Formats: sequence, structure tokens, C-alpha cells
Amino acid sequence: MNVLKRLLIVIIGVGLFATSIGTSSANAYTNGTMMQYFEWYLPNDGGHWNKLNNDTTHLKDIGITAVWIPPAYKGTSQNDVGYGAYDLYDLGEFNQKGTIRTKYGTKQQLKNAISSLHSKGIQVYGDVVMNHKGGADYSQFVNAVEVASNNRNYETTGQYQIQAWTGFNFAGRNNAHSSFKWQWYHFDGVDWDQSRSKSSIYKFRGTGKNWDWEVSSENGNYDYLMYADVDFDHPDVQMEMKNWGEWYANELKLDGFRLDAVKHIKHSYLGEWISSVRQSTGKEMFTVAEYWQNDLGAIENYLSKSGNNHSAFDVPLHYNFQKASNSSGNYDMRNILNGTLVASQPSKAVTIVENHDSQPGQALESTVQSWFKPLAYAFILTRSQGYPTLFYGDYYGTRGSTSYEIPALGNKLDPLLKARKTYAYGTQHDYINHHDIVGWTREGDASHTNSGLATLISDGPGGSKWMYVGKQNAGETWSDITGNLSSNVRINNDGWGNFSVNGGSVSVYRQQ
Ligand SMILES: [Ca+2]
Ligand SMILES: [Ca+2]
Ligand SMILES: [Ca+2]
Repeated sequence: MNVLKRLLIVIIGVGLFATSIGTSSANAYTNGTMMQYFEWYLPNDGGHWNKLNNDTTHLKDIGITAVWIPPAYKGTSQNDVGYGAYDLYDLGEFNQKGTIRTKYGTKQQLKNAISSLHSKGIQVYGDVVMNHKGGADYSQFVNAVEVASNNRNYETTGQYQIQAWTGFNFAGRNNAHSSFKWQWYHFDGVDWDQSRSKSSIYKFRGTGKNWDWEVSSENGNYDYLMYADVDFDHPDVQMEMKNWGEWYANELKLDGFRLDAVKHIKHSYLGEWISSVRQSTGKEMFTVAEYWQNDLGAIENYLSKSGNNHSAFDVPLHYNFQKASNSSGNYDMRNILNGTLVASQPSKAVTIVENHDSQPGQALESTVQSWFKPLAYAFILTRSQGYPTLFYGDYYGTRGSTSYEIPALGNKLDPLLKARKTYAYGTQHDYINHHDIVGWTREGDASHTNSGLATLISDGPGGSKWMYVGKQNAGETWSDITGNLSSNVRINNDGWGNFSVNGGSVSVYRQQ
């Protein structure tokens, strides 16, 4: 960390901002684990920041080194999860949208939680919702055309005037923190014409108005997602968002960002935005982007077009886990890394099993079945590649309607988190060579006492596999930290052991 920081300062000093800095958190190099500390169905009781504050000692104990917090600003209503962002400068401080607090609590409660996290050495990553704004204060008459929803480059009507919700004056904030006011010309389009009570995708007309590019080319041009779509071609918007990013980072003492919905945001601008906030804050600001598509090529294109200066969630790996979990043992486990970011660009990959969008009942529902979750977490936590994320809903369970709940898996995940923190060091040997049972080992290293491990997972029947754990571990007796198997494994004189796993299960062995 100190080395990275010093390097960063030197680079700023010579005015050449190296794009490779900050792509992988220092955390990732020291077996850090990020936790997404929310799920979609948290209660709207204003208690979440306090819950986080009271959980920091526990989080440190289980090996969490960074927490990704939900969008902390005022949304369209008190119950908004935060992705319907209304005022990015209202972190639960002003009476707007009928509430001072957000779903999660007040700004002061959030600051207290962050202070507590920092006192335990845990970093904090803020969620960044820049694509759109919801809950406008007033409507405006705007010239627009309608476009086809499956081809937003195709105009289906001539130009006419619509009544769009695009005016944001934040009267309840009264210019605190920023005096910027949003008008229709800071946006590219909306999906609602108030004067006709009609929904469609409306593209604004005006000087220089067009969908932003480059964005995802799904639907022709996927700039538009929801609400009032922010126009990143507009110089006032470019400046305002950089100002806000600096303010948000400094105000909350953030250590990094998670970028929401980057498919729909001008890729080149996001790279610029990150560089700008890094320079203005002088901090590493680890950043991970959510480019949600099961397509490695699209994610790599995004990373490239945004300047190769940050990381991305490994969405294809999530889909491999989902497929394996739904295949009743018929998934070929040799394919588990196929098409993944962690295989092609490990230093850019933030590995995930589940999140607030893929969880049951949500928009991008693609849930990994619960029986497979410990296998998937063993995969992301005990291998050397990737920066793993623990989902709050997997650890503590999710709410929502009964049939849609994820059970709390914390007691199954604790040993795997401990394995990452304590044992998952040193050279890795892969045995991803069987359609059911695959495994890998870590030899351990001198700077972590008794480190080294051997992991086996099976999506089908149980069985065993000889794996090499290093000659330096010869003669040792290893046992399964998960408690799934109780028989011990002796490491032979050549550094090999014959490790076993139950059917549809995981075992992680380490020196007794
Ligand atoms: Ca535009
Ligand atoms: Ca957009
Ligand atoms: Ca299989």
C-alpha cells in the first residue's frame, strides 16, 4: 500500500498518470476480501449504517478488508435502494423526497460506520450511480423523437414536443455542497411524456444532442437505461461529475468506487473521471466497474475503451457458477474458467458469486443455487487470481418473498474466508482436469506461518485426487477446515497427498 501510494505520488508529480496504477487494489495482493454490504430487500428502517457500524469487529475477524456500501445518496423515495439516484449531494442530510435519512440511515450514521471501519483497517468503496437521475423536481417541454426500443438508432417518429421530468433544483438542499442545477439539456432522453401520459424511449433534439458513444451496442446503442439519461457529451456535466466525485470521496473518506451500469455510460468519460478523482484526492481509489453482460469480449472492450485504469466484475464467472449449479452434476467442471475475466486478465478481475441484481426476484436474476455456493466461494477465495467479493445476502441471507430467500450461509463461508486470510498463499498448482472433481493447491510461503492449502470441489459424485502441495510440506498431516470430511491426509515424502471430497461438496485441507 505504502509503495503503491508513493509510486502514485511520484507519477502525479511528473504529470504522467500511469493508467496501470489502481487497477488492482493493494488489497488483492495481500489476500484482501471485499464484502458487498447490502442486498436488495433490506428493510427500510434507517438502521443499516448502524448495523454496519456494529459489525466492524466481526468483519475484521472473518477477513473482510474492504466494504462496498450501497448508494448512499437520496433516491426517488425513502425506500429507494439507491439506484434511482435523485441528489448525489444528499447523503441523508436534507429533507428531500419526504425524508432526511435514506433507506440506510443518516449521513452522520454513515460517517460513524466508515470511521469504525477505518479504525479496523477496513477500506470503504462507494457506489457511483452516474447514468441517470430520477425524481425530478419539475418537468420541462423538450423537443424529442421516439426511437425503437430494440434499435435506439432508429427513429420511429418525427420531432415533437414532450413534457419531460428533467428539472432538478434540490430546493431542500438550498445550494449546500453544490449550486449545480440540472436542466433538460444535461440529459439525452427520458422514457415518459407527462403531457400525453405515454411511455416510450424519447431521444432529445437540440444542438449536439445524440446518444453518447461509445457505450454498449446492445439495442443499437444502449446509452438509455432508465429515468433521465445523463448526457456525458455536455461539458457542464463532465465538469460537475468530476467535482462531485472528488466531493463524495473526500466527504466520506472513501477508499474506492464501484461504478454502476457502465454499459450505459460513455466509456472514455469513465476512465477520465477516475483519473480526475485520483488526481484531485491524491488517493489510489481502487475502482471496479459493473459491466453486466455474460460476454468477456464486451467487458474487455469496455476496459480498453475506458483507458485500462480500473477493474471489472467477472460476470462470465458468475454465469459459469450459475450454470454449474443448475446442471445436477452434468456440468463439465473443466470449463469453469472458460470465457472468464479472471482467466484472461486476472489483475483486472473482481470475482463474484452473487449480487443484489442476480439475487432471486431481481432484474438480472441468475441465482447460483445454494448447494453450489460454498464451492463457488472456495473457488474465488482460495485461488491466487482475482479479487473476491462476498455478498451480504449469501452471508446473512436475503429477505423478500419467502420462496425467493437465499439462506444465510455464513457458518459455511467462515472457514473459506479464514482459508483465504490465513492459508491461501504461495505457488498454485491446478488440477482442473475432471468433469466432476477439480482442485488446486497452494504451497504456502515463508511469510505466513503454516500457510498452504488444498481445495477440492465436485459438482457430481465424491472421490479423491492426488495433488502436489510442495516438498517443503512433506510428512505433514492435513485436515479439512470445512468440517465436511474428518479423515486426515498425510503428505508423502515427495510433497503429494491423496485428497477426498464428498459429492456436490467442497473440502479445503491445511496443515493441522
Ligand atoms: Ca449525448
Ligand atoms: Ca446513459
Ligand atoms: Ca460434472
